[in-house]
Amino acid sequence: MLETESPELEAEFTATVTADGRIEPRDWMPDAYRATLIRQIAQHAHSEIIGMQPEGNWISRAPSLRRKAILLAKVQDEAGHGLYLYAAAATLGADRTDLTEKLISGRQKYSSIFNYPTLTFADVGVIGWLVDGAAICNQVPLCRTSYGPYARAMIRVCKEESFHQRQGYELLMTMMRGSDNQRRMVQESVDRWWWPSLMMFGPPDDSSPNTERSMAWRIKRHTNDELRQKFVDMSVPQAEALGVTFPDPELRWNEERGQHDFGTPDFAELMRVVKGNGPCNAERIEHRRRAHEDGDWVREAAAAYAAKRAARAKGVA
Ligand code: FAQ
Repeated sequence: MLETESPELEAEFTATVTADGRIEPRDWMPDAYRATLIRQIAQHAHSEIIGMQPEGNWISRAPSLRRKAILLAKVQDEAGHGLYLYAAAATLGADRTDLTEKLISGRQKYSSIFNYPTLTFADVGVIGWLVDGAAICNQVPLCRTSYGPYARAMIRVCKEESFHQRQGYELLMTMMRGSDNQRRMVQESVDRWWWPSLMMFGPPDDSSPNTERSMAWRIKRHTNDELRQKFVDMSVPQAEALGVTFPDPELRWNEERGQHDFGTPDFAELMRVVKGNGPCNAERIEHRRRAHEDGDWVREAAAAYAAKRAARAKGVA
């Protein structure tokens, strides 16, 4: 019998989700729920791994040993996040090698934001502040997502992302206390990253094919537009404290709504980037493919070592 053909199990699943309970790996779940989670968790994992590249670009050029050590630690954290997430996807039956191949062959996505170049060291600070800031806004609610392993992975990820955000903000504060050139560099970087950061939240709700069902299943706890609004409201006072502006002439406080009004991101650009035509898509995937191939011998050695240990344990060798 197909999984989806059991009304009792389906009712139990719905009752658990509706009561804000957690679905665990061995629980019954609809096929489409499993497929949605694999899609989202895999995209999330790929984003963490590809997300190491833009900042990794600056490790060898960080202006001091302290900044280099901080950046190294941050980039390493992102690798860890990717691994927790691939492990969460594995609990749903997804094979990590298969997911990696899907990423490299363009059959699975990763966040649009990592297809933009990092042109100056200020970008390291702005990525920490705005990109990690947007990631936190999106991921804190995921600590309450309905699938247990994903929700638990998010707790640690969010703690680390908060640290990343603060290090970015602290770096920018330091630059803003520096020379006119440094201040200009920060503003120029903010101007480039603001709109792509807003696009991280996805298409608007009325053209987001997955939101309604993911909200009903409590995979997503807020819609794309709700989170985008929250991010804008959170970022405006931080920009004021820093002494920078956002490149949006429509951005202003709306007393009636108790929220900021803001301009519409260029969603056509988002779709172009998501489809593989952003400034760095080809470079990011090529780098990932090369890194994966370079790691072949490590995977082979680890598999051979595991086989040897297993054989020894059985007393064969
Ligand atoms: N980029 O129907 P929706 C980070 C796709 S981690 C690329 O609204 P959904 C840490 C979407 O997947 C950043 N694709 O989809 C870090 C869907 O594809 P489909 C990643 C996008 O899933 C910081 C289609 O468009 N975070 O930054 C984007 O309900 C610094 C239709 O969209 C996560 O992955 C996009 N921006 O909502 C690392 C968080 N937007 O159906 C290093 C978890 C949409 O064709 C340095 N994910 N798409 O396969 C989510 O919360 C959701 O998946 C959304 C999209 C909100 C991203």
